Amino acid sequence: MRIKKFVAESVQQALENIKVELGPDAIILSIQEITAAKGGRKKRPRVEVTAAVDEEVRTSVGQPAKRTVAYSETPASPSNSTGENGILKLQRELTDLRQQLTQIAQLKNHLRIPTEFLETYLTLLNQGVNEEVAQDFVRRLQSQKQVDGQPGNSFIRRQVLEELQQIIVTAESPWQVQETPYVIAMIGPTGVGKTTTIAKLAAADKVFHNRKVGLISTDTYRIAAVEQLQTFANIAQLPLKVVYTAEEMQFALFELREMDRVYIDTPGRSQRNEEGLKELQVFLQRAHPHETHLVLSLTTKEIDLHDIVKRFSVIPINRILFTKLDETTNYGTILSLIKHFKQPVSYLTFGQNVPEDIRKADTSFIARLILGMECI
Ligand SMILES: Nc1nc2c(ncn2[C@@H]2O[C@H](COP(=O)(O)OP(=O)(O)OP(=O)(O)O)[C@@H](O)[C@H]2O)c(=O)[nH]1
Ligand SMILES: [Mg+2]
Repeated sequence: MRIKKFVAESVQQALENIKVELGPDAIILSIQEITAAKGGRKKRPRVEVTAAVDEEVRTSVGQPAKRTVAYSETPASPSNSTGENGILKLQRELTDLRQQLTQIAQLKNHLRIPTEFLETYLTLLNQGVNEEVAQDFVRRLQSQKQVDGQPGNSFIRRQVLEELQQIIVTAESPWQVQETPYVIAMIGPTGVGKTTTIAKLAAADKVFHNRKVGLISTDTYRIAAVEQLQTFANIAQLPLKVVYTAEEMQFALFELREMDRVYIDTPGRSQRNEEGLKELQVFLQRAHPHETHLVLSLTTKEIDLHDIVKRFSVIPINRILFTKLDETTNYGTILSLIKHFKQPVSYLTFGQNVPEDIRKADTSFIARLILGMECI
C-alpha cells in the first residue's frame, strides 16, 4: 500500500495528478482545503488530497512496485527522529498511519470509485445522498463511459445532470380538467406543513389563476386545526367544509361541486399509528381524490422518511411533496426517496410565507439542487 499527499489548485487537478502518478485504482483518503497565509500575504486557496494505491494492483498491471511507504511528500528529517521529541513525533505519525490504514481497509471495501467520478461521488455524499445510492449512480455513469470512451470534465458534468434528471420524476396538476371539482388531498405526519401548503396552493389558484377553490378539513381532532384553516378561508374568502365522519365527505364534495379545485386537509398522523392511517384511508376512499400528496419535511431523518413513505403507502398516494427545504441542505435525501419509491415529486416548499414559499417541482432544479449548483 502506498499513501501520498498531493497539493494542487483544484480537486480536479489533484485527481489528475493522482491518476498519472498512482494510476486509476488509487483511492482517496481525504480532501482538505489549505488557505495558509505566509509572510502576511494570503496565498491562493489550494487543496491537499491524500490518496493510496495497493502496490499489488499496480504490479499486476505491469507497473513497477515500490517498496517504500510514501506517507508524506516531506520525509521526517533524521535530526527529528532522534531524542524524545523525535520519538513522540514518530509515535504520532505511526498512530496517524494506523488510522489511515484502518480507513483504507474500510474504504477499500466499498469505495472503488475511479478518480474521474470521485468529485461527483463526494458531492453527492456531501449533499446527503446515501452511499448506496451515490455508488449506484456512479456505476450508471461508468457504464455510460464505456459506451462513449474516456469522458472529459464537461462530459461528466453534463452526464451527471442528465442521469439525475432521468431518475427524478415530477408531476404537475393538469392545467385544465374535464371533471370538476379536481380534488387534491394532503396527507402526512404531524407538523410537516400540510395546512400551510394547502393555503399556499389555494391562494395561488385563486389570486394568480382565477380558479374557484374550495377547502375541506377533516382535521377535527384539534380545535386549533380547524381554526387555522378557517382563518385562512376567511381571509382568502374561500368556502370551507368541515367533515367529521367519512359519510359526510361526499356531501361536502357535493356542496363544493361548482368549484374548479377542492383541497382536502387531513390530520397529521404518525406512520406507526396503523389505526389512524386506516381511518384516513376510509375518509379518502369516500373523497376519491385525483391527487393524494404525501407531505414530507426534509428535516426528517432519511431512515424515518423511508419508514413514513412505506407505511403511508397503504393509502394510494400518487405524489410526494417536500417541505422545509429552507431548514436543511440535505437535498440528497430527495434522490434516495424517489429512487426507492418511484413516486413523482409535486412541489417543494421553503418557508412560512403564503403563498410565496412554494415552487413546482422541476427535474432540472432538483438535480442542480442535489449537486449543490442551486440553493434555496
Ligand atoms: N420553515 C418552514 N416552515 C414551514 C414550511 N411549511 C410549513 N411550515 C411551518 O411548519 C409549521 C407546521 O405547519 P402546518 O401547516 O400547521 O403543518 P401540518 O402538517 O398541517 O400540521 P398538523 O396539521 O398538526 O399535522 C408551521 O409553523 C408552518 O408555518 C416550510 O416550508 N418551511
Ligand atoms: Mg394541519
